[in-house]
Amino acid sequence: MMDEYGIVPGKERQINWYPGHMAKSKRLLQEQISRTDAVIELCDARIPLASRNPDLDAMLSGKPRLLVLNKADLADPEETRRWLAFFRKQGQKCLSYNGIRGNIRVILDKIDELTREKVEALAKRGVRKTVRIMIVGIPNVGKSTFINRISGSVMARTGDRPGVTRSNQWVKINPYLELLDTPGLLWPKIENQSDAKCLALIGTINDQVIDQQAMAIELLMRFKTVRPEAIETRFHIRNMDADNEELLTEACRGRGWIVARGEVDTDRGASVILDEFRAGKLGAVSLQRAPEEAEA
Ligand SMILES: Nc1nc2c(ncn2[C@@H]2O[C@H](COP(=O)(O)OP(=O)(O)O)[C@@H](O)[C@H]2O)c(=O)[nH]1
Ligand SMILES: [Mg+2]
Repeated sequence: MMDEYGIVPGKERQINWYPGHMAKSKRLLQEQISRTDAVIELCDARIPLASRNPDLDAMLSGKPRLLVLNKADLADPEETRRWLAFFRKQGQKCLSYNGIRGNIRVILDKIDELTREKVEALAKRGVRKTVRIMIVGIPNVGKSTFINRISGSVMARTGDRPGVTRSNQWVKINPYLELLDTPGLLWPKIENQSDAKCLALIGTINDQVIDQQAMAIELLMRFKTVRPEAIETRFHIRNMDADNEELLTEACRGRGWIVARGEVDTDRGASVILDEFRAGKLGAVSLQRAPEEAEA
């Protein structure tokens, strides 16, 4: 039995994350790809692999591509360096970026690099080419913000909830450069629940379809391992030996999220804990570690 979100009730809740409009988004993207010279793929620097759509390779039919580890301000810089080394070793062009404050020149130079061959070939025939770049990535990764940053205006709509951008729109940066904002694209079949959890933690999946308390507990337990002092101070946790539900209870008590008769308000607590993490208030933390061989 499933509920309306396709969630199967049980011990291990499966996250259904492929809303109906995704199939349409995929079609729109495929329609536009032939008019595109290169692709900039945004992933989330906190979970670089878990936030990359495995279907993209097949859909982008070999277009030149740049991978941007976006929201780098929210990730551990050391871990981000390791991720960049990992992707470069695989021959992928990549850089880390802050879509809100990042240096625009860096991106424009990369776009030149990606499209130089085509542009120069046409220039020889006396044609000044208009370069078209498609911006792709999962919902909420910062695609519209990125385009706004490059264009210096607020033409692409942004939002702090997934699913704000629903249809394709080309944004003119200058007479010879256009960027295409695309709706966030997920993939139908989730390979592992750990990736799904990462995506839920950073807020890719609408909070209505996830179990917020389970996610808050997941987050607290991860922090307990990698950055215990961050949750200890932020939530005034007194007993850091506590685990799981108890740890959530500790955090709620510490911050005074209490309902009647001294009972902790774990609903409210879970929601605030997730919000504060997503807003970077627990510090710059990566949730996914680069594979070890990248260090060598
Ligand atoms: N901290 C941080 N927040 C960002 C960055 N880029 C985008 N955001 C925020 O992420 C949210 C989603 O951005 P949006 O551009 O709408 O994502 P889209 O769904 O991929 O188009 C917004 O609240 C942005 O302000 C970034 O580099 N760093
Ligand atoms: Mg958008």
